Amino acid sequence: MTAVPGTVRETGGGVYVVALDDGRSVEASLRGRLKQEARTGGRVVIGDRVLVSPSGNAWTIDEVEARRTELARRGRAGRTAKVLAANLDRVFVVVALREPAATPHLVDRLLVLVESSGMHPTLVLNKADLASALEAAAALTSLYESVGYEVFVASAETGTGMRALTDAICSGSSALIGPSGVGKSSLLNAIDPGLALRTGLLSKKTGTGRHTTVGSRLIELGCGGLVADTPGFGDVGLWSVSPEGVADCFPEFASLRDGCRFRGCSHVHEPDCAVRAALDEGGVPRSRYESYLTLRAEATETEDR
Ligand SMILES: Nc1nc2c(ncn2[C@@H]2O[C@H](COP(=O)(O)OP(=O)(O)OP(=O)(O)O)[C@@H](O)[C@H]2O)c(=O)[nH]1
Ligand SMILES: [Mg+2]
Ligand SMILES: [Zn+2]
Repeated sequence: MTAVPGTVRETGGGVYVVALDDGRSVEASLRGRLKQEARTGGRVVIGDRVLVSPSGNAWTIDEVEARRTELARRGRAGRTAKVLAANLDRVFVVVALREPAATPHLVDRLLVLVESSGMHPTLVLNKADLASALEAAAALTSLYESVGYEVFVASAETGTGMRALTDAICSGSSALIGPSGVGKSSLLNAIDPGLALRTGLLSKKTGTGRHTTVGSRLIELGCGGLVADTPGFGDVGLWSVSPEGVADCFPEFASLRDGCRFRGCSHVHEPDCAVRAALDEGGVPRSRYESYLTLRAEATETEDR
């Protein structure tokens, strides 16, 4: 029989759940050659387009198509990037306005993680129902809209703002990423109550989540979209991004850097730097520039190691 195309929906323990284009869902394992590649880092991940064929009463993945996009969590120094999902149309960076309250620096880290994968994320500020969340929402919304991000303010609890998020998530394939306990699974349950995803109680002691979601899978929403509910990660460590590459992860720098006196300006200490000039004039928000300096320094340390 000829090979059948499909999309990897779930991975774990060497078993791949593949949704075939003809509507069937099968469990498959990797063919020998692909297994070899997997061991050297080229893993098969959710969202991968694959060709599978039946062998006996089992299925094997014969081939993986080239990826359109890759969402990667960069590895620690010296390690390779860990690809979380392939062929996503959209990535939503989800944080909470309260419990746990997001800081601009945390948001910047997550945005940079996605930008370094070559994707431009959308920001979701959840838990808008909590006390004084709206003031925080107003500040973060104006900050991030001013540097070119689309921002949704939502509450999985009360349904506030869920219309816009639902419209955005119900077509194509996307992923929700963000710290544990911010309400990623809750947002998906609010969009599609039939999912009944496990959600967690916040730890009383730390006020943070406890990693309720484990493993990655692409979930089909009743409204049509495919979405990856990923386990929370907040302390996004060091990436295999070069120090020079960090500036490319700040979209508001792009239009400015031609105005720097030096080509390859680091925007740290050079004279006549357009980014630093914009900072003084308020065009680049101070908190964004501070995040840039921190992340650039981390990237430099990683490179030196
Ligand atoms: N007040 C309020 N609480 C919320 C909201 N959304 C989620 N929560 C609560 O926040 C806690 C964590 O929610 P989850 O949906 O499990 O968070 P998560 O981001 O999926 O966490 P991980 O799976 O650990 O990454 C739960 O107790 C939810 O009930 C919201 O909009 N408002
Ligand atoms: Mg979850
Ligand atoms: Zn500069």
